[in-house]
Amino acid sequence: MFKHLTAVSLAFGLFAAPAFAAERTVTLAVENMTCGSCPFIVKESLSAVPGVEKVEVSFENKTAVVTFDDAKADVAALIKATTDAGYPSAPKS
Ligand SMILES: [Cu+2]
Repeated sequence: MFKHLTAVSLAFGLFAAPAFAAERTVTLAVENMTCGSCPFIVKESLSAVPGVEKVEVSFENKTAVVTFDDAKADVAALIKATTDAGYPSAPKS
């Protein structure tokens, strides 16, 4: 499953960005990360969202910093991805 998700996210990375796409970065506060494996699951779930370009998950801070193309993805899709994987999240201001 992990290999599969990685392949999907790599494939998306190969596509050229559309003309009017803007890159956005959001920090999500992520719940339920209780062990060292959790950040990897959160990262894979976010990486699988079309338009996501970069994900940095911090186990210590319980955050995920996500860079995405806002023509393809939005914050709601990012939240849904982590929530579906068992880690509810919310934008951190
Ligand atoms: Cu865990």
